Amino acid sequence: MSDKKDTIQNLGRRHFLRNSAVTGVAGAGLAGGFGAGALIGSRPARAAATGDAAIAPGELDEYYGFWSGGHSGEVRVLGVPSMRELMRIPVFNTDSATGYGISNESKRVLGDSARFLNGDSHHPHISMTDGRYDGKYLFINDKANTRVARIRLDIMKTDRIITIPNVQAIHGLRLQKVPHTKYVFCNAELPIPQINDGRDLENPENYWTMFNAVDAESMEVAWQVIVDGNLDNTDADYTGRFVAATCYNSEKGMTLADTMRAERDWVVVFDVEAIEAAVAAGEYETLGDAPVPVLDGRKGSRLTRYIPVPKNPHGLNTTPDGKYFIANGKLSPTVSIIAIDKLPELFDDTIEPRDAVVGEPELGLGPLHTTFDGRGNGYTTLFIDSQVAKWNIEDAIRAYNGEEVNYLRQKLDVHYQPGHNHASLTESRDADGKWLVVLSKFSKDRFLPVGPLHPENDQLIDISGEEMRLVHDGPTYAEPHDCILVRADQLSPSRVWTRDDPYFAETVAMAEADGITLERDSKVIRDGNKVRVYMTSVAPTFGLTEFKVKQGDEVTVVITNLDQVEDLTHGFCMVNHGAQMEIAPQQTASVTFMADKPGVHWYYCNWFCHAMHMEMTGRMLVEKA
Ligand code: CUK
Ligand code: CUA
Ligand code: CA
Repeated sequence: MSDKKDTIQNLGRRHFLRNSAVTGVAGAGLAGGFGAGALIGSRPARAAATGDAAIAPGELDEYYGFWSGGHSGEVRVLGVPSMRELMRIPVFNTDSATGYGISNESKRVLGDSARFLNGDSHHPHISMTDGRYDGKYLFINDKANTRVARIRLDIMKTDRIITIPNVQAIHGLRLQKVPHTKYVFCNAELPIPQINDGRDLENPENYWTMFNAVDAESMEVAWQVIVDGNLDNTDADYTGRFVAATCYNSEKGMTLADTMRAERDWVVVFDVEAIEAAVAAGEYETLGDAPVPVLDGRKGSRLTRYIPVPKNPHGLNTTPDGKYFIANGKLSPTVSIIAIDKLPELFDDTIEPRDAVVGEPELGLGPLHTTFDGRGNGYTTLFIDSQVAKWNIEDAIRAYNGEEVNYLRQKLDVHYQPGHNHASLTESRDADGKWLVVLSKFSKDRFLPVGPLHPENDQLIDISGEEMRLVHDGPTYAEPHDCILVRADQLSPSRVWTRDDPYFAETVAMAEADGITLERDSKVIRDGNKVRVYMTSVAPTFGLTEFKVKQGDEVTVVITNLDQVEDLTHGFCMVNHGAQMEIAPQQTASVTFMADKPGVHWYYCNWFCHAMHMEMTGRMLVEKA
């Protein structure tokens, strides 16, 4: 393909995409907003140099990246800057390899929601102490089934999932930064009747949604605050007092057109200290069966303030110096800069809500999310323009005050239609301005075609210098909404399980009640028509190579992997029974299934563990009832 043809085709495609993005997302209102000038330079930038991002075989990355898996429901762990995928952590999905959603231990994590096979994870965030990642937990939302999950970063497994009551569709999620992550703040996006039991179906004026705080340790909902409008994204400050959230549906419209009627929507700011005091004073109600304190944060409440911003804002990001909340315009080409040090006055009613806005720079079409380099610059994704705009925050504030100053530093083409972007350590005090990941929703021609469903394109950009420089394209499967980068030395994952790990403590307790020593015994315990089959595994053998049950028995197989060697994981698969699981070194795992078919049923190890791995098998003999 000639260069010229390449250019023309790309221009054509870009032009189409821009139009479809505008009509699809924004309606006709923005269609006149771009001209030929914006198309110049739209040819995909080829990586100028890839040296910086290259990690040689055998070498380790400087950062861990945790990617949300969107409607795949999982979390993926990448090394950055290599962008190599290191691991997948099933969260709101099921996973054949590890038996997540199949094994008893994972079903306990999923709780009541184990009946759901789908999820939609957007916002992964790492727990903090004094505004720095402490490497303990990662929390993530599930928009699809209104859940919040916690992943233990030592074992990189999901260890708790809760369903948030009284609301629908948990979307924006961020953590309290200081003094530490006591709360997981999460927004319910879609208003519903209160109580949602069939009343008020046709009365949207009685629909409400809530801002939620989950206790990070107990994983119980601490309190909920009813708001006007709806809630999209959120972030917390560095004082511990304020959290802000965007609302794109102040209209409480039930259709797309209705949600775009008002010229302005708002950012709602929550006063966490006031909310805690109100909870302590008993100034709340509970709704339905949920024992959660529900407070009224609608307009006029002293718990909240509503700051008008241009229509349908999306991302909400706190600058790492703790000075500003940035609300991203989406339907407006601007972002709104809210000064956090003005918020106490706003809550004292000594200033007007709009007085808290100290800048509103125009950046381009479709600003969705902003991230920071710790050197005073913001990097904002422009969905419709397919660009990232680098801009200087203090210069933008000067311009807002009437000074003639150019706050825009650079615009870089990305490929294509970026949603979130994320700079290294940007959500903490340690923002280091080295790498920027841009999560592009469309990849178009960037990879070999794989059918009508295209991968997305996660692009890695070097931001360590004056100019942003694209260094890597990485295809990903649906749909990383967001990611977080943490320095490798800020985590310390385990290399093997410890025998007293709480992840399988209930299984250990069951074995103890059966008089079993898991590290030694391979034994069958019958309890009515429930049969518990305990066995050890040492490469390449199971502790039992056969066991006998009766047709109609409920069989629980409990395996303890006695291997100490790092990386020597076994699996267990009972053929034709849908039972499969991972058993990593020193782990105990269990799975329960019905022995409903008489006959011989083989089980085998499905994790390649030894030269004789194929021979690591056994037989379940099922006697006819
Ligand atoms: S949202 Cu997807 S691009 Cu769920 Cu954070 Cu903005
Ligand atoms: Cu044990 Cu393969
Ligand atoms: Ca709106």
